Amino acid sequence: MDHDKVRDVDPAVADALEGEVDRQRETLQMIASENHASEAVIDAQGSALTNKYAEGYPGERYYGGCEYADEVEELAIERATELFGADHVNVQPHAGTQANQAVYFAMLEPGDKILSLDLNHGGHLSHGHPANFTGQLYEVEQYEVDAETGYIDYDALADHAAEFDPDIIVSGYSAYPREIDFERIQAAADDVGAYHLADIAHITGLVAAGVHPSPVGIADFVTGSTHKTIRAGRGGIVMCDEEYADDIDAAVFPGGQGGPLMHNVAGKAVGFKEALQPEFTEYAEQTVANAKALGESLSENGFSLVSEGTDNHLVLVDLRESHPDTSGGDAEEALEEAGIVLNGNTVPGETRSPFNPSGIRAGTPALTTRGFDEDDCRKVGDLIARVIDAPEDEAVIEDVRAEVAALCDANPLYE
Ligand code: DSN
Repeated sequence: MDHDKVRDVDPAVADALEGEVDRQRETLQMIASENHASEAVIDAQGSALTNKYAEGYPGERYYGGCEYADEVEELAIERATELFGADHVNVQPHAGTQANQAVYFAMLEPGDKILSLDLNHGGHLSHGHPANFTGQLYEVEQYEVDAETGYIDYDALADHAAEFDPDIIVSGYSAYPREIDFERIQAAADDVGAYHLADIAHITGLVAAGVHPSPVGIADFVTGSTHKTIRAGRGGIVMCDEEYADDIDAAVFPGGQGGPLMHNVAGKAVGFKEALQPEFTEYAEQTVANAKALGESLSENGFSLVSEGTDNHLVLVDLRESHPDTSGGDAEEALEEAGIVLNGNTVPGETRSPFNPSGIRAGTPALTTRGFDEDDCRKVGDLIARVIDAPEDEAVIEDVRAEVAALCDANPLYE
C-alpha cells in the first residue's frame, strides 16, 4: 500500500500516511471500535467519487452527472437490505452519530425525553451526554448496568421508563460486553408508548453475520456504523420500517447533512458485498471466540472483567481491584509503548475522571481481520498482563514489544 501520487505532491503527508500503514502493520490494534478495511474498500473510498455532489437520493438528485453515484448508492442500499433485512435503509449518514441525529431530528421535538444508558456504564455521547447536542436539546435520564453483575437490568429499565415516560428509549452501546435483549427493551418502550432506537454501531458486523440477535423488525429505528465490526469503511447507516422512510430520509438530507460523501458510500457498497460472503460469518464468529479467549486469559491473570466476560467483540477491564495504583490512562500509555493499542475507558461506578478512567476496553475485530485465533488472543492477554503488572519496567516493555512484533509478522496485514 504505497502513496506515490501523494508523495509526488506532498512528501510530508505521504510520510504520515505510510507511517500509519506501518503502525497498523507492526502493532496490535485493539480499540474495540476499529478494524482494518480491505484494500478494495480503501480503494473505493479513495476514488473520484470524492469529487461528486449528489444531494438527494438515487433518481432524485439536485445535480446532474449522478448516474454512477446513483449506481453505487443503489448497490449499497440493496446489499445492506440483504444483510440486515430492513424495510428501508439510508446509507448516507457520515457516521453513527449523524445516523442517530437523523432519528432524533425526525421523531423528536426539542425538549422531548430520551432514556439511554449512562456513558460510564457503556453508553455513547450521542445518546444524551451533556457535552453533546442530544444533552442540550432534549431532556435526558439514564439507566445503568446492575452494580453487581455488570448486565443491563431490564426490570429497572422498564421501571425507570414507567416513571420518566420518555419519548424514545435508546439501546445499543459502546462498551457493553454482553448480548443485548432488544425484545425486552422494545417491551419497555411499548409499555410507555416510546420509540425504540437500537444503536448497533459496535455490533453492526455481528448482527449482519447473525452472531448477535438483530433488532431489525423489533426496534423502530436501527442505526449503525460501517467501520467497526463490519469493514465497510468509515460511515453510518439508518434502518427503519417503510412508514418512517420518508421522515428518516428527509432528516438525513436536507435535515442534518448536505451532499453525501459518495466515495464513502462506495466503500460501504464494497464492504457490504464482502460481508455477504460466507467467510464473513466465520470472521464474526472468530471475533467473538477471540474476545472470549482474551477475556479468559485476562481473568486467569487476575484482572476483573465487567460482567466477568463477554458475548461480543470486546472486554471491559476494571483495574481498581487488581491494580489500584494504575489508571486506565497509565495502562493505555504503557501498552502503546509495548505495541498494544487500546483505550482507557470509564467503568460502571467510575471513581476517576473520564480523561484518566479506571478501566481499559479491548476489542478483537482488527486482530481477527489479520488472522488471530484464540491461542493468539490468549497470548495477547498474557502480554497485556505483563505490561500492566509492571508499566514502568522498560525491559518488560521491550520484551513484550518483541513478542508483539512476532505476532504481527505471523499475521501480516496489507501485504
Ligand atoms: N468512538 C467510538 C468508540 O470508540 O466506541 C464510538 O463512536
